[in-house]
Amino acid sequence: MPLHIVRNDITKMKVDAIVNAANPSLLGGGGVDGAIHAAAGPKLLQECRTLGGCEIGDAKITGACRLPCKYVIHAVGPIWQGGHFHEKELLESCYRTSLELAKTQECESIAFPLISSGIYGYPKDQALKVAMDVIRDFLFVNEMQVYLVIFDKAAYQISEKIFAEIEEYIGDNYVDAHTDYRCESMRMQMSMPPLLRYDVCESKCLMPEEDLEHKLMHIDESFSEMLLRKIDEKGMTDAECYKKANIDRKLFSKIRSNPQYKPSKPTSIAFAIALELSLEETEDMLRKAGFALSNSNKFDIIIEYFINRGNYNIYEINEALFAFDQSLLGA
Ligand code: AR6
Repeated sequence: MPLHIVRNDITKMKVDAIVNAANPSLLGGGGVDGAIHAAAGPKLLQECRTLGGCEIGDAKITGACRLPCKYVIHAVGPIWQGGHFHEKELLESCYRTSLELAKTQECESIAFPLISSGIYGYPKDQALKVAMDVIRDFLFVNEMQVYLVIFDKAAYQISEKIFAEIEEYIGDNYVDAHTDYRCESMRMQMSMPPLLRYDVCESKCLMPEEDLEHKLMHIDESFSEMLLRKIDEKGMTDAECYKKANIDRKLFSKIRSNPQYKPSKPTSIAFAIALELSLEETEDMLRKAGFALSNSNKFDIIIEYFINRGNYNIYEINEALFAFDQSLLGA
């Protein structure tokens, strides 16, 4: 998955480059800057002294000393002053410059903290949106594993309005797991591929042998076949589809070359989102991979919420899934 949102301490990330939220002196400070210098050891400061500082919105690169990565990219974010002093453009520039620097050093992976969202006071939901937008644009034309590292739950906020709306939607749609046995068993059957359903039916539902033989001769198209058909129907290229699905090229190639490939549920849904399928088509595609959407599951309800609103932005969906502690879409 090209963009991962993870909860971690950035100094522990085993990636090619980590990004530091620095200040123009590049001589260390508090927050993530302090943590990076403490973990890297005094040689990092020595190297930083040779750089001659850094403009706001810009970034400079050093080695990583004792850290488990190869490089530290020191980016200087803007101080939040109400949003009227080009803070957004400057923050965008931090991410863009850092990504370009990493690309120049042929980094295959990079981890960012939410720059400016701590001591510099940039509102966290807006800082997150800036990060996601710039990273998404970069990944449309470049291959890199990008991690957005969220230090702790409190440091992470999607827009309060969206959070409240999704919470309400979950409240309205969430059904208790203790449903009536018969209904549950019916629901389970409906969520299974048709050929498996008869296993759990009562004996009178069993198909005659010749019927089974006939069915086996006329198996439906597989997940992979449906995916490729839909890509063609939508007039997309393969790359447009897997990038929009936040899936990496290697996994897509596996699915493409194996008609019987069984993807995970988040991967299946990621493709449905990239293809902007309706809820019905999404269910159809999921069934082909052996899955279903159900109202007993927060993950499924959040997916349903976004599809029903015609919002197919996988990054926004992942922000919401992350906020509700659910698995993210993509590989
Ligand atoms: N790993 C990942 N994220 C972290 C970590 C960590 N170890 N520690 C903090 N964060 P901040 P800024 C998160 O304040 O707002 C320094 O003094 C934190 O929760 O580190 O850009 C510099 O020298 C927040 O979401 O950076 C500058 O003077 C995010 O990292 C000034 O602070 C950024 O918070 C820069 O302020």
